Order: sequence, then structure tokens, then C-alpha cells
Amino acid sequence: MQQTMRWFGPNDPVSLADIRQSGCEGVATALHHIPVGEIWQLDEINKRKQQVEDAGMCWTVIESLPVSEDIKKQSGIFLLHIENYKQSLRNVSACGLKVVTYNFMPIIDWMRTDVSYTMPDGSKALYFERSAFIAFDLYLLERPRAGKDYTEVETMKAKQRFNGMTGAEKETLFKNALLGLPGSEEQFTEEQILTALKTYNGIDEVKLKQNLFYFLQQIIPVAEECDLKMAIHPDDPPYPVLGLPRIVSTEQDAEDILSAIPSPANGLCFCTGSLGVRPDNNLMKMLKRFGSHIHFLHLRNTTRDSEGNFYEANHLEGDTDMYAVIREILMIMKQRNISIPMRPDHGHQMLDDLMKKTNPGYSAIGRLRGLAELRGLELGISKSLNL
Ligand code: DNO
Repeated sequence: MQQTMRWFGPNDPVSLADIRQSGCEGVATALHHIPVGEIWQLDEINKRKQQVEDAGMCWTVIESLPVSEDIKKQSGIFLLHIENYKQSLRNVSACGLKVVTYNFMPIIDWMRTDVSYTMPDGSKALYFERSAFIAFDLYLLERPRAGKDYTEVETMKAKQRFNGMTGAEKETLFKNALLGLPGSEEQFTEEQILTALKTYNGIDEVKLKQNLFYFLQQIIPVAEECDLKMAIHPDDPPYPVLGLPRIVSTEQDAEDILSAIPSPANGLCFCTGSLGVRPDNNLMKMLKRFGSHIHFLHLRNTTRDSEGNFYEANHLEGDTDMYAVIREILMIMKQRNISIPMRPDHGHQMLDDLMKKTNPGYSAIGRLRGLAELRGLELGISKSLNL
């Protein structure tokens, strides 16, 4: 696999020099300072590329070229945004880039209730606690008609959980649940999120999927012309949240997306951490089925329980059998005769990083541990199988 680490750009508390010491070859980054919907201009792309190369690595994957809310909803100036997206694709390709990650999650990217959940060894992990999340939705956000999304038992548990929280804990929960997009300082207020949620009234899963397919019909031919591979990231967590539709959560979703616009350029970012939260997602089956369309790998592990809670486990622990996953990936790469870019997705906050301010999930040392473990596992498997 092409070992990659994510870098959030010049404002990332983890520098490129630090990232290089992880031993990765490449960096996944994006021009976070360019407003969503606008064109990524050649000089900006080249400047970033040069920064990464000056630090001794290459820019392997764009993560992400974000899709605007207008495009997702087909509202406002979505047609202009699609044209801009096409131009950005032409520009990144002209600068020599090959893989573009994006997602189609309405409003909010990933969602957790706790970004510093203490593990038995003292390191901190990201955690999703269902009762806390429901408490946030019902009693902090007070989303209209949220009650109908939960069972009586769930509501009761959430109420108990909420009543047991201190004021400070409620504040932290609110902040964590609305962290928005990783790498941005942006923080939603209650009013902003409620207003944004309202704009999705009338957009259900069917409509959102149609909008995604329209977007793909438009941009995949451009990606093909430019020799770019598009990699859609799955929903995290992989089910509807806050009444918003989610359409990249299951094997069927992936099948629908790939078959709607069949092209080698229309592919997936296979994120074991996101997909692995659903017990009904059989990751090995999905890898085998979609292997030819996987253009980027996020390798991460989670441990879930029957209540719908999950925490981010060490990369080789948790519910996903990482040995089996990497073994399968090695087979896929051999068959395709390529090396797929991979990054350790998230890591625990540990050691010196416990004292530092970092982007949740993206401290240096925990990811370094993740990458080292994944790299060792890959080497061990490939040597023992003579690959
Ligand atoms: C979370 C990341 C996601 C991912 C985007 C891709 O840590 O995996 O934010 O970058 O969903 O568009």
C-alpha cells in the first residue's frame, strides 16, 4: 500500500516534518482555505504540492475536494458549483494529482459524542455514545420532531443520561457533537444547525441519491478525461443522524453508486472504521465485491456494542479483522498491479500529545503507532505469501 498520512495544511499543529518521521511516502491534504464551491486554482494547488515535496513526500490523495451543500440539495447555485468542481478537477489533474476523495454527507461529516474518551492505558479515543447522542438531539439541540426517531426505551435512557450530566458536561457534549468538519475551526451554533437541518426538509434518501447520481453523471466524464480517480467516503457513522438522510453506508449503497455511473473513475474510499460500525456490513465481502473500484483506503478499527455505542480501538484490535482486510487488499493490489494509497485513519491521543492541542483523531503519535502497526502487518503478510 502507498503509505499516507493526512495533513490539514499550514495550520495543522502536526507539521510536515513531523509527518515525515512516521515513515510515510505521501500526504493526503486539501486546500481547506478555499471556500467550498469555489475553484481550486492552479497556483494554489502547485504551492501546496511544492510544500509537500519540499518536505520530502508527495501529495498522494486529495482529501477532500468538498461538495457544496447546494450540490447535495440541488439548490441555489448548484449548477455553477458543479462547473467549478469540474474545473477544480481539471486543475488538480494538470498539477499531476491522481486521486480525489469526497463525501456526500449532508451538513455534518463525522459525528462523535466524546473526543477524549479515556482508554484503559490512559490514551484518549473518539467515542460515540448513543444515549448521549440522543440526549444531545432531544434536550440540547431540541430538534423539532426528533422524538419520533427513537424508541421509548432509548428516550428514557437518554433522559436519565442527560439528568446525570453536569452543566459543563452538557456544554462539552454540545461542542463535540457539532464539531463539524475535521481541520476547520468552524463550529456550528444551535441556531445554525437547526436552520441548516430545515433546508433538508423534503430531501429523503431517494432524492439525495438522485442528486449524487446527477453530480456523478456530470463529473465522472471529466475525471475520466483527466485520468483522475474519484473516491467517495462512507458516512460516519453509517446511518441517518439528526433526521438527515445518509446514502453511503451499506454494501447496497456502494453497489448503487458504482452501477449508476459505471466507470473505473467512479470509486470508493474504503474506510473500515466508518463501514465497520454496522454489524450488517461484511467488510470482507465488500472488499471482494468492490476491490476493482477502491482508490483509497482508510484503515481504522472500532469496537461496538449492542446498544449502538462504539469507540475507536487500536488499529489491530476492535471488530475488524485487520489481518484479513490487509491480506485481501494485497490480493486486490496484485490483481490490479497497483499500490493503493492507504492512511491510518485517526489514532489515539497518547504520550506527549496528551498535553497538546490537536485536531480530534489526528494527533501525531497515535497515528504513527497506527501506521507502524499496519505497515508491519502488511510486510509480514506479503513476505509470508511471497507477494
Ligand atoms: C474523518 C475523515 C473524513 C473524510 C471525509 C472525506 O476523519 O475520514 O472527514 O476526510 O469524509 O470527504
